[in-house]
Amino acid sequence: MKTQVAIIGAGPAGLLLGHLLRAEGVDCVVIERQTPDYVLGRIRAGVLEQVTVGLMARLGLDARLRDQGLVEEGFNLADGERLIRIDVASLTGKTVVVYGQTEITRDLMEAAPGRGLQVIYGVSDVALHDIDGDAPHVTYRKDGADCRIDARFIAGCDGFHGPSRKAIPAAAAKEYERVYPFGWLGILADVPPCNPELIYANHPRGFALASMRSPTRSRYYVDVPLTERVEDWPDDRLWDELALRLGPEAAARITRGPALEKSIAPLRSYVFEPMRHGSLLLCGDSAHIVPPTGAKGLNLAASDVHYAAEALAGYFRRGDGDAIAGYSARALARVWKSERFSWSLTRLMHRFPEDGPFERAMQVAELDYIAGSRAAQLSIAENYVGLPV
Ligand code: RFL
Ligand code: PHB
Repeated sequence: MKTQVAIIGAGPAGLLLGHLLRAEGVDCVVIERQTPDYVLGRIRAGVLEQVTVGLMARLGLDARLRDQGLVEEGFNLADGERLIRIDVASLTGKTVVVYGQTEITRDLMEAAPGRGLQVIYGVSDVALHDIDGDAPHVTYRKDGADCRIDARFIAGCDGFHGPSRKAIPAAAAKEYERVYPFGWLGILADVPPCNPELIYANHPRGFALASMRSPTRSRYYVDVPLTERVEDWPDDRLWDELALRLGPEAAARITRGPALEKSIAPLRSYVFEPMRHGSLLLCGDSAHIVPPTGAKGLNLAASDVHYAAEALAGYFRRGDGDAIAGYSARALARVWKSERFSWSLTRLMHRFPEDGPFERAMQVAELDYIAGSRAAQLSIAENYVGLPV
């Protein structure tokens, strides 16, 4: 098979890129290791920045998002008894939207056939070839047959564990990594949220987050040591822990219910440079990971894809190679700022095992500063709604 751009991975990055390229008249094919149901079963992001909402609107695929998304004008930082509200809307004039990654992925998936976007699910043994030259190709197996896609470019949208990043020679790359000493244990339940706005809590017992997917579906997290297993956390234990960490006021409004999903996600900060090598462009989690504090991961994937689609469309429409050459630097400039925000909010809101009284005093002082300073609140708010692309 021959195409202009071979896209590896049909998560949000791969599907968004595919749709944006099709809208620009660029030929592309997406290949995905999993089945559609498996992809939709992964419970991940919940908070969308303007950049992500804007791309869905530009594609005309935002009908459900506008109908069902919950517009959030602020969020809260809780420290013991105190709740610090960050009034994002009045500080920045912008809002975020609560709309699950599952739903965005479903919207993109269902619209693919009608937009001429071919997505091949259930492939295996994906390998990238000749990425140094201008005629790369991808090989894979599907239904027992060997297959090959020849393309002008390959977009690596295959997440943190995919083969794309690994195809770039180590000598041409640099990795930055911070692994955190805890994971987030998440629970999804069909119960009304305890608060209309998110609450990130730093409690002596540890971190907690109260989030949601809809007025009838809640998403909560607590941080746990990496040695813990989901089986150690029957629903009742998790609800008890959430009530303690979120504080008495929120606890009084928590509705308990059986877990629809419960899982532990490790926390990591990671950046791979450069995000382009020859004819391969990396987008989303294949090039970088942020800890989920601040809800940046999916939104960064969307901004990468915005830059990549612009560069690829420029190449195929005008033969302009400059934007391709500049893709990595442009994307990384935004990636590093989101890495900084996610890392600093993680640092502020979690109790690290190695921390002593001084580090804790620094957290208290920073939260005090934020509580009393419009400038500090504005800085958090502008990062939370998303820096400009
Ligand atoms: P994905 O979603 O991992 O998709 C990659 C796709 O590539 C496929 N793949 C392959 N396909 C073919 N061949 C191979 N060899 C392949 N290997 C892999 C995979 O099956 C998959 O379908 O990466 P993408 O598209 O870059 O999207 C990134 C986001 O998924 C991720 O950043 C977010 O989920 C992060 N995240 C959050 N981001 C936000 O913006 N807001 C949030 O509120 C938020 N909350 C979260 C999160 C991530 C979490 N976890 C579990 C890590 C909460 C959690 C708990
Ligand atoms: C979520 O709803 O899953 C969520 C919300 C905010 C975050 C991370 C995850 O920072």
